Amino acid sequence: MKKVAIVMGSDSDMAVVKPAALMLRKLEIPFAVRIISAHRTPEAAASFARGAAGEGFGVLIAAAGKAAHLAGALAANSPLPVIGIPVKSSTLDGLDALLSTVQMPSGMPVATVAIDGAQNAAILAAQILALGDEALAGRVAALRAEQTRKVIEKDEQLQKNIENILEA
Ligand code: RP5
Repeated sequence: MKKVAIVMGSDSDMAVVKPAALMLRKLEIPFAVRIISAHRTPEAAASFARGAAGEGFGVLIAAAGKAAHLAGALAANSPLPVIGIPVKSSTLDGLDALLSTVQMPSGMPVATVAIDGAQNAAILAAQILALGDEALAGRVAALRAEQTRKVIEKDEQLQKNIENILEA
């Protein structure tokens, strides 16, 4: 199976990135987690992206905050689909990273998830890989069924407890 790379611009992004790694593990997708900065280690970012397809990666996830150019820098150097996670790490609450990640020029796409939306980045990566992997498609479908069931259960609980909640 193709691997997913989770690349973050700084070790300070780890708490945001962790749910993506946990979701990939839950879906039994092999992954690597790396710290590579578009600004502080630009050569390493380019070289990692150039080699990623050859090393068995199928999707690249890039998490970065502030003037977040990591996703774009990887996309510029790899034909693989790149998913950007804008990280809330500054005084601008992640809006800076969101705009830096999402506003890619035509011809160089980055699929951008919500600010700190690591779990969705992993699920989107899984959906991309699942196009060519029926077993993985089954696991993604099971994940959806699980979350559907959880919402229905919560609604059932709410219907039972609504009067108590309103009286509390
Ligand atoms: C970005 O700048 C990183 O992705 C991180 O979100 C932010 C701050 O990095 P540190 O100064 O904490 O290393 O490049």
